[in-house]
Amino acid sequence: MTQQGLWCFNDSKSSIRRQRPLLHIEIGTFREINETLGYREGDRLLQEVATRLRTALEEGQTAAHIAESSFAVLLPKADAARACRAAKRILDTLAEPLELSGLLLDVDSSIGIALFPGHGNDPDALLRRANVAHYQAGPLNKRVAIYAGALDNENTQRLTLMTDLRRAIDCEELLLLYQPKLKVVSGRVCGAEALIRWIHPEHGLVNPDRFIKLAENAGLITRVTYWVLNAALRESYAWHNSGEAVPIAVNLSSHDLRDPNLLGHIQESLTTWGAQPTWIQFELTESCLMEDLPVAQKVLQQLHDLGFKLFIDDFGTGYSSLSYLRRLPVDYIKIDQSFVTNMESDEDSAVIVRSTIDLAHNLGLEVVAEGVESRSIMDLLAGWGCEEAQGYCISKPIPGNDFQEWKSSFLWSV
Ligand code: G
Ligand code: G
Ligand code: MN
Repeated sequence: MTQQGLWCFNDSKSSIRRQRPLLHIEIGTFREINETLGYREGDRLLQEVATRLRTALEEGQTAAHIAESSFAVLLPKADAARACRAAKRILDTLAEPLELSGLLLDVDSSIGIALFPGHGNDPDALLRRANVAHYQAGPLNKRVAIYAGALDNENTQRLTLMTDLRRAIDCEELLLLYQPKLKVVSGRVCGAEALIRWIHPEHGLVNPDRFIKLAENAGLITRVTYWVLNAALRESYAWHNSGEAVPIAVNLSSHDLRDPNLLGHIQESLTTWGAQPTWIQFELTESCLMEDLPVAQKVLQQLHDLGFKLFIDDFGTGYSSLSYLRRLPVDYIKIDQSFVTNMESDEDSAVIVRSTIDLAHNLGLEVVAEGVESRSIMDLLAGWGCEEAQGYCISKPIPGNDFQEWKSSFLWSV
């Protein structure tokens, strides 16, 4: 099954009757098996998929292995509906459980379809679009999607980024910056928030606002979060070796709360780095907690019982149902930067910041103000009893390598 000879679109006239679908088949289980059971079992999975594909193929259909976890199938003349039916048949054949290392495993896959010539005239364009389409099919859901031809530029860019993100995680294109947090009263550096950045080989710096949602939609957020956790622990390990370390706060997404392996993975990572739960803290946004309160309650309780400090992030922007706060074992509230940044010019913001501090204290919680951009805001916060602050007037997010040096030269007069 080689790529060569696969793509013989020898007709240039486009008509429905000559339409040929190209299927991108993504084997979602592949990476997991490679990472947990080893490459040999990963290879066996691919061989089994190839065998199943061969039996599923009908006359005139050609298959190829195009990338580690992806296959392509070129169908003979067919319209979109027939292509979808063929794709579903293939998914059914692939879905049979498979025995590897004595375990019976589900083979999750999804299929994206691009149609020649409407979605592309050459093999590269078709392969790219079928690939983009499989992300639209949803992660690991045994589903099929046809390339949405008339995407606007913005959507095309987003989907291309999604495709690139999978590679980024493996190719060390991600990095963490660390933004210091300060004790308002003493001016002591008391922690740092890990903030992810993506250095894209073509687009340069991509901010998390642009790719965290994408990662969630593409089913990649678990791998991003695991990457962040490992990178933060590696940094903390270096800090512990070179001097006085402060805790690093890692942001979790709502998808992470539904990850059944989260707790186990966190514990394993601590063991790997010889780390204590005091090395790492977790931030969860208010809206992420409200998405599924019972699940959030359970996971937060487990994290709390393990000894991690927990923060409610972006407080004030979510649902602000106060009764839920009492039911969550959190330690800190982080007041959203939109209120803090404006609190000198906007009376409402000031009232919100001040009453959130009081509310938190009445509930036995401490407060971090984010987005502190000036000394005068810092002084107001000190007067209102806010415990910690984070923002540009202390420091922008900085690379881990520079953190210790920054910390030892940083002076804050109180
Ligand atoms: O650093 P910046 O202001 O660009 O961050 C924008 C948003 O992205 C913030 O809300 C922040 O919480 C989120 N973010 C930054 N790093 C991570 C991360 O590692 N994981 C998740 N889930 N969100 C992050
Ligand atoms: O939502 P979360 O708290 O995780 O996001 C923190 C983000 O806020 C960081 O990505 C950082 O870039 C940004 N940030 C940090 N300090 C300031 C600040 O003083 N002003 C503004 N406008 N943004 C800030
Ligand atoms: Mn945060």
